[in-house]
Amino acid sequence: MTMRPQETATRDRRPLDGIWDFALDPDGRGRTDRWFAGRLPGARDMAVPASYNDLVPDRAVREHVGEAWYQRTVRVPRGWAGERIVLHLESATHRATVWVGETEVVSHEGGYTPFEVDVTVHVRPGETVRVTVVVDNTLTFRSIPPGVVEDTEDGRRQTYWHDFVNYAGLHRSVWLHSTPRDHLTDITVVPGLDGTTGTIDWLVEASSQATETVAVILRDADGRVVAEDDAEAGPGGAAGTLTVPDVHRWAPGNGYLYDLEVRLIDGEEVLDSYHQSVGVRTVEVRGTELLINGEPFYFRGFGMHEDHDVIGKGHSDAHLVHDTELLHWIGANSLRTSHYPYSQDVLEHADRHGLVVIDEVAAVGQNMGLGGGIFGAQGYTTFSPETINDESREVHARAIRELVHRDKNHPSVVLWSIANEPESDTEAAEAYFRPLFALTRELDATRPVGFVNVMLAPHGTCRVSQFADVLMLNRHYGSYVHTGELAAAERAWTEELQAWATDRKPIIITEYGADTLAGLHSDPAEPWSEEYQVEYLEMNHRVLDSIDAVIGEHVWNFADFATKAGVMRVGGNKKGAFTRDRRPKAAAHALRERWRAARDRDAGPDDDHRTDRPAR
Ligand code: BDP
Repeated sequence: MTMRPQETATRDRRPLDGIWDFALDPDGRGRTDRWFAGRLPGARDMAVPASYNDLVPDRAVREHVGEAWYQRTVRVPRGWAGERIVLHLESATHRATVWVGETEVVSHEGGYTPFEVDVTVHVRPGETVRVTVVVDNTLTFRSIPPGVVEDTEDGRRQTYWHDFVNYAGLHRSVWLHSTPRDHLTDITVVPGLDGTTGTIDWLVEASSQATETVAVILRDADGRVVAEDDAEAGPGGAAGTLTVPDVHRWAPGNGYLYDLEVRLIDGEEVLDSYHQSVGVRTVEVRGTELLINGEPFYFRGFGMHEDHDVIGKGHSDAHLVHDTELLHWIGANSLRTSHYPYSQDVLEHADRHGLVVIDEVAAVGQNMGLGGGIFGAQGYTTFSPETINDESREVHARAIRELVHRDKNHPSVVLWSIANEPESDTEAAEAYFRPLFALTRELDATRPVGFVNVMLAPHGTCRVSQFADVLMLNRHYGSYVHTGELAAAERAWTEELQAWATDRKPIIITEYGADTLAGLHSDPAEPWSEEYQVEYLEMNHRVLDSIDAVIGEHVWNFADFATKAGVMRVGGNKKGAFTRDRRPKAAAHALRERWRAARDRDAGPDDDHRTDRPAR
């Protein structure tokens, strides 16, 4: 488990982003030929962070299946002598092994969560060292998401059942960082409210508990100390509760954050210090409502993707700022990290801007019933000893553990989504998911848990939704079914939703969308035209507005995104309200009208989101 690298009074960090050496390894020779022992053979330039796939106009790179090597040297800062030195990778998709010099130091499974390794004994402050990372994009029945690799006449072929390109590489920053030898290892904050008083339960763990004390200092956004506490560090860590009278709440549209400075102290000496942002807010499901700070919240926004021209799934601050501005422009208050954990920069940004997040694990495509030309070949049983089995569930459980660990302190995160559209109407699915729901609740008792239900498992057939606190439904009435027949779609959709409402749980429509080619117009509105997308959304909104238990609408998708080629995909999935380069379609303007009107209705007296700037 990791803490995100920071520069503090006791810590330092050096980003390893930039141009690395890069080589594909189509024959899988690199490990036996010890590519880590010297310069990579045939190395070419590769940018970090980025997916490697679209940076080279070559099918061999775009469609590579297997390992790909990254390498660079780094000079370890001279001033780090005596410190603990750590190599931290924010994401390596989908798994990686790392060497420092010729020493293998760490491997990690899962493409969207960070990992790190103490490399103190392998480096010397002031000197350079070679860092080599091999990433592997292979998807199997033991990975999250799943896939199958077949050897064909034309080489290795990767099949997978999710609707986005299997982008790979070092998608987020890589850091070399220093911490003191005696250091903080984990911080958990749990906010609460008692009228106008805020409480923050804090739990801090450290590398050793010898004679140490943990002190915490809470400052408001203006830097004023508003609460302090300390406790002896015992075997289970140090813990306490801070109380903040007249607390400034974190709320949707009002991303107010306190700064919690955590100090590990020995006598008079501050051994380590770390800064944790804290938003004071509560989340609770009551009846058919999801309450934030005791107030019913209605989700307006999108299922998104980390997906851009050229960089693929690479993180870019410029795109993050732009996408947030567009969310604000359109009047959205929330998003789902479909279909994998996004960069921590996205979560931190959402915290600061009062955006509400449904945080999703990369369990997408666990459904062999979906396919039929959309997502590729079928011919497998979803849950079976040979396909998705107990071992896969362990991988899934680890992915949930790493996600909850990474994101537990973000006030923006109000709901965990532990899978997208898995098979959910079989006994095997019920058995698979039961322990995963239990695990998620055990890891975090403060947030509701759900999964995203697929159209193939309508009300009355789904055996997994019984475990969910909130129902999340993806429905494409009027697009995949009743295509072009909005009246029939409206009837069928209303009928299904009325049935779900009898479960007396809150319902979020996590996907509804119609493929639309920007610039294609027709009257009367035909599928694929901008007019049809608008009418499709209007129809959906009539249905959603008619059901009280519906507490949210997330249009699929924020923007057009890259998918593998297929008869249903014209240069990718075109269900975006914006094009892939973020130009608004007619639907974006229609959504803006609906959502901004709602935002103005909802706005409280001190909500920043009345202004034309994103709230912060
Ligand atoms: C749903 C998936 C999503 C797809 C979408 C679609 O959750 O990833 O992109 O449908 O087909 O099945 O547009």
